[in-house]
Amino acid sequence: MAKASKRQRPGSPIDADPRQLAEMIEKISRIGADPVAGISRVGYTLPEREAHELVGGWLRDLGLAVETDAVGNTIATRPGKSVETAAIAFGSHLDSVTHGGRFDGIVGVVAMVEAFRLMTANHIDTRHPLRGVIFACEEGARFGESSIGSKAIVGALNEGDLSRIHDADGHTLAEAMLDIGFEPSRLREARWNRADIAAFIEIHIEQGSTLEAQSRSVGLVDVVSGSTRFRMTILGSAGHTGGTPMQNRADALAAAAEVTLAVESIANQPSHRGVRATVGSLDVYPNRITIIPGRVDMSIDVRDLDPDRLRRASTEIVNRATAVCQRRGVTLNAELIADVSPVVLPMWLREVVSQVCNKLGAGYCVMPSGAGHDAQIMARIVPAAIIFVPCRGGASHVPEEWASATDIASGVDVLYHAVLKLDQILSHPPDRHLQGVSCEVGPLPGGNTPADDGPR
Ligand code: HGY
Ligand code: MN
Ligand code: MN
Repeated sequence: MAKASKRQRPGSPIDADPRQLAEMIEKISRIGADPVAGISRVGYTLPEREAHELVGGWLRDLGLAVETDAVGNTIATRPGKSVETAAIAFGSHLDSVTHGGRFDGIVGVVAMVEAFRLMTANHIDTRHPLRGVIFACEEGARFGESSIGSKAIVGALNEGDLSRIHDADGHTLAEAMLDIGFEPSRLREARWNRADIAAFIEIHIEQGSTLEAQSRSVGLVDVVSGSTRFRMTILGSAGHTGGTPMQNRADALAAAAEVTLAVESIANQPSHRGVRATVGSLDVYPNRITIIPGRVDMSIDVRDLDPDRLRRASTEIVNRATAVCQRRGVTLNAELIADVSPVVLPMWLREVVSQVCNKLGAGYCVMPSGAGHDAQIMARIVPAAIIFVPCRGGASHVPEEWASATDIASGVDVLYHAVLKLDQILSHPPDRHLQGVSCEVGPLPGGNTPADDGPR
């Protein structure tokens, strides 16, 4: 890997290098490139491991101790020079959705590598140990349940979950882990001790278009959306499309179509303003032109920044689906496959990062995250922050996903200086209240919840 180029003005610290970042993203993008379209580097598949090994090698080249934990998270450690034992951590994920983009997760990982490179280039020795993290299987695209690696770290998964959680083919998470050499029975070894970690920061593309619309280079996240996900199977009666009169049918696909439109109309109700609900996958069986569909498997993803609205909308969707299926004489099996609460990230940590933005002259805005992130899970055991960088048109989870290396480099500079600032202030522990870990969303002072105060 080429050395980071020195900044023009002599004497100032070296800044993140857009060329280095673009080069790393290019190399990672070759792994899991899908001949049909985009990137398919799905969790617990060999391409994900290959990407972890590639980046693990870059981190070793920077002199860090790199290990793979029991569930496939890659963890790189840079020792601190004082008795401060609690590490400052930063990173993201390398897995993608199917036919996804080249930046979701990857931006946070190359930012982590570049930040370590800047530490070396600027001869920085921090008081705290630093911990670079590449989380395994963040995307819920395969199993429905997302953030597997970070959930293992915070202790939010047990062995039973690994055998319960399965993909659309019925392959369990435990089987998928075994397929690529991870032992589900060692799950607990991946858990971190709260005392060992002082703060966690994740850089990520916004996966929305607020920054672009406001011409801001940085977003600082205050609330991360929750998500509730269902797998639904509708069982009707397959039959001959010519011989079966309309009044004698139990058409599973017609029922699924009505449920799909109900999902959309519930999310569009004013009482559910802020809810985003999607039927993302739908499999029809036997799926032949002359056979009435006897079975449909479908997945529903419900998101909101407000926990009560998320709960109400999810409940209404299941109730409506049940009523549609009863009226149509088909059977509904609805399985809750994932349920993550919205999370308010700690203001004091966001303030630290915003002071760095001001110092660097990086225009930022405080904003919610419609997408879920590993930082939302890490926030259960450690103060966490998310730094957004713009992505073109807000496009994500599509091959067209794109972020400029210059914007990513600006984000890295913020991350780098925020880590150095935390290293200082956390060494002189501020009042205990500043160490507050985030909380799951509840009413904010004044009774309203974050989403009610409208777009920022
Ligand atoms: O789906 C999400 O919210 C994220 O991209 N994992
Ligand atoms: Mn992501
Ligand atoms: Mn994603």
